[in-house]
Amino acid sequence: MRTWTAPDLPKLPGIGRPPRLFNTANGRLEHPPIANEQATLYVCGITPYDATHLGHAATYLAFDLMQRAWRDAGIETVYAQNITDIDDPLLERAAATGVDWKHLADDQISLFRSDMHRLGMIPPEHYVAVTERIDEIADAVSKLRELGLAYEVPTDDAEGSDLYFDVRKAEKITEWRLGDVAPYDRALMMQLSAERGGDPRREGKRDPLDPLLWRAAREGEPSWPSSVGEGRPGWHIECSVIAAGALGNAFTVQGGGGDLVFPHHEFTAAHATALSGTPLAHAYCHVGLISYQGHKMSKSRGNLVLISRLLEAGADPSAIRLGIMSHHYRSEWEWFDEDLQTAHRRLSAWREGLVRESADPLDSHDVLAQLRQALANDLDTPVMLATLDAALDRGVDNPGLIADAVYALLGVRLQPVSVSGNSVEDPCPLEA
Ligand code: 5CA
Ligand code: ZN
Repeated sequence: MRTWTAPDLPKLPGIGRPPRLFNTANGRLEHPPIANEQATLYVCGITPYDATHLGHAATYLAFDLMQRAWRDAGIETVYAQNITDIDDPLLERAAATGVDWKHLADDQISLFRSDMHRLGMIPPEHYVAVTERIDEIADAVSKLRELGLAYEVPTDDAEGSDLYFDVRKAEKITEWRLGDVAPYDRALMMQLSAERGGDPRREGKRDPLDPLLWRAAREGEPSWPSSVGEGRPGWHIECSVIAAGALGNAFTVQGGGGDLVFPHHEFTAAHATALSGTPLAHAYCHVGLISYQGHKMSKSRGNLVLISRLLEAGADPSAIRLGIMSHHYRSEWEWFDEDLQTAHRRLSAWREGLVRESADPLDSHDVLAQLRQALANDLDTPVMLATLDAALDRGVDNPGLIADAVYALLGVRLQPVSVSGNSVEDPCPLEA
């Protein structure tokens, strides 16, 4: 799938350190192993309806920062992201609004692309929609069946059977164990399974937690002929196949919002381990969920702050980034409408501070070192922002260096044309 134009990141003097990151799977801050100076990152992409809201943006911004940190440390990055362009919620929305599901998905993917570009996000090298990998996913389900890890659950409303993943058997014959990714007890897993796309009450399953691998074709639903019959993929297997296909196993980091820890990332890892014999990722990183009007911002509740609306109303993309980055990516926080004004005020203060004459300016290389240190400490943007508040209030001896550092490490533009030629005006239209 086509992506968007990459921001042109300036090269900074010296070198940063690879970031220490919080790994949900073991609860530790650690440096995930990086082979051959190349970090590989898979981030779960959108289900294309009601995109792009501020919660999505916060999640993708965290992984954008992670890549900026790696690159500043001299590490190449390879980034993959999926698009869940076939799934129940998308089909339900399409049916409710009388729009063809494919048109809905295409429109929303275009909007997401444009929002990501305008927010200055590093694009993925591998941007893959589920509908582009149906055969590969079906073949993976077929292999799981050969391994004895997929079983049939009869359906009332379809000719074929649905296929489910056998969690208990996987624990017996593979290296994966339930809870390898999600640090939750079984009661919480049961609750989250029901809330997040699972079907613990479905009759005929061997374990209520067993996730769907393949849904047999139903009347009126899109379906594809495949090696496991006519139907469409379940949710977790799509990411196992797309991630491993793009990056191999084991890649450096699997990421997403905190709502994906269970069941999605747990079972993505389970399927991938069963298919390849190796774990999917070295570390699992999750972004705290953002609320609005007292509740988690979600498409199902409809309490959304859309990036495209903020931009249409004149918001500076750098201010949107600052509003999000004033919180640590792992914290859960609520967005208030006035946060955008606060971020604009900070941006103006920084831009004015950069060009103001100072009697006692700070050494810009020291400021850069502090920014790098905070970024390497689990992407500590609140500390980076506080560092810049203080530095730009007092003045710096090399404004060009600070502008480049703020653009390279935080994606925030401080001056119309920086030393490396990045202009405030959108320099690169979307790729045709
Ligand atoms: N397509 C699946 C992943 S395979 C999906 O979760 N799509 S989504 O459109 O619902 O979400 C896209 C990304 O944004 C996911 O990583 C999700 O965890 C994250 N996300 C969704 N809501 C929020 C929120 N309120 N705060 C932070 N991140 C969020
Ligand atoms: Zn996913």
